[in-house]
Amino acid sequence: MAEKILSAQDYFAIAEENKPQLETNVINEPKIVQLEADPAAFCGYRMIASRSTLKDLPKHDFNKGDKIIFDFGNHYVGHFGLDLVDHGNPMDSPLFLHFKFAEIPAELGFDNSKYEGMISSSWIQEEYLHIDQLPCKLELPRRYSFRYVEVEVMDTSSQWSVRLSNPHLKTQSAVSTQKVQTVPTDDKLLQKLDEVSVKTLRDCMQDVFEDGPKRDQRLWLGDLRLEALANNVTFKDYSLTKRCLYLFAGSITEDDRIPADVFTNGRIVPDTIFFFDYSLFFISVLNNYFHETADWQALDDLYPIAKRAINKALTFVNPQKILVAPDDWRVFVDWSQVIDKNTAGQAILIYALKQFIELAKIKSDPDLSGYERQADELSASAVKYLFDPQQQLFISGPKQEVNIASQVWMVLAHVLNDKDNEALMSVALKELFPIKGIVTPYMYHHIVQALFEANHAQEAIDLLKSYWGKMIELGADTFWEAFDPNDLEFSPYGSPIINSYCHAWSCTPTYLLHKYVLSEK
Ligand code: RAM
Repeated sequence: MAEKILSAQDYFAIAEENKPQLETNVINEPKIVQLEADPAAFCGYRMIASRSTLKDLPKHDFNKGDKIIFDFGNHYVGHFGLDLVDHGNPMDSPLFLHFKFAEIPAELGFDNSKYEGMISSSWIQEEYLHIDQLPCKLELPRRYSFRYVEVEVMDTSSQWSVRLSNPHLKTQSAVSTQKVQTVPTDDKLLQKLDEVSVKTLRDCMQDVFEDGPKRDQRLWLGDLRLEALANNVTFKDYSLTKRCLYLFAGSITEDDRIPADVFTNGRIVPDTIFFFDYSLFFISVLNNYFHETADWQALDDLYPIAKRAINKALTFVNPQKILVAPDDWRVFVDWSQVIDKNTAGQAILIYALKQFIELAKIKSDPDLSGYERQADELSASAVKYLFDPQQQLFISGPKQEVNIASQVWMVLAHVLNDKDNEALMSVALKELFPIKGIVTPYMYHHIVQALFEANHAQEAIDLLKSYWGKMIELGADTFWEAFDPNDLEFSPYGSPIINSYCHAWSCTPTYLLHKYVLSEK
């Protein structure tokens, strides 16, 4: 029987049916802290305790230029509010306030007017507000992602002061932390990595799996893939994964490319950014979702989209069975600008094709054998043209560059047998560690996973601890979008202030621990 073809609107309608009801919670009684410049601290600033207390706050008069910083003790996503009252002579002018919200202390130390990064300064979390009447119970309308809030009084008048009380925050997330089983380990650092991963994931789980609640606040396919894996071992909110799959399904272009991301703030708007690997990861997310849920209806609805995506990708394979991704559909892999990504791209194509084949078998697709043949050919060519027997490593691009991403993705695609994968990562450990040129937890996730898959569990745990552990050492409450241990202030956008410090694709230690460490016990 012919399967029903769904339109974009049909896919979006099913996505809407799976829209989460957000859970909220009120956090009161932040601490009052002070910002201190400290060259040894992450990005040059840290917080120190203040002598002022919340108890004394309602009696304190604030005038032009006065500032106060509240510390909510952990990272949250939500709405900030506080009570304001005038004091002194009659209020003969409006109150003018400036708020700054920060995930890390340095965001409060930075002069926002000096920002010269590549992406919009409007992502910097701040607000200017005039208030005409006091007293007032202020609830700020915009959602922010933060631990610290600075309130600065831009002006009252010489006649009166403002007094503040009841600073609070109404958090929001699609899920509640109480539902999560923590990883059973006595290792304190692993416990902490798990806890911070879960917090990171939770704060990114909003109306969709957002990439970062501070910035971009949207659904990216590469991020979704890792969030969905971490969700499987924590919140198990499968309807959110389903919603996101349908959003991407409805966003596929007429020429069969799935956009790298979708805006869902109000209207559903597919972005015009395309990454070759992200489009393929639709297959990966679907495969994973189906294995978790056995949701046949979703598989029936989404398989045709997966098939269009793989067929499109395979049109960029040359007669030698090597992927040549077009310039306008590049392979992302990492924000690194220094590594060649051609070989990693070939491996990701094989990786996704193998996952598609699993789905094709389940669907009894008559075209199955053709896909199996192509997977064999792509793998054989990878070994023939891209593996350098002399170095015992994969090479990439016109300069035959050796980099970690190529080895890792070839391991994850299981192009070699298990014994050869182990040998490959042994050489990689010798030649390519400590890692250079990789700048995101997204790619570090794949490195750790490849070590586990290639029977190097101890080295995998060491890397997990040193990389994510370093973020914790530097004060992370949630894990970050970008982190290069060799260049602590690295930003893909030219300013660490615009980086996101609660970023979905960094939330995978919990997944890696559940899958590779604890299941072995
Ligand atoms: C950034 C975001 C997002 C990522 C893309 C490639 O804009 O950090 O998480 O998927 O880059």
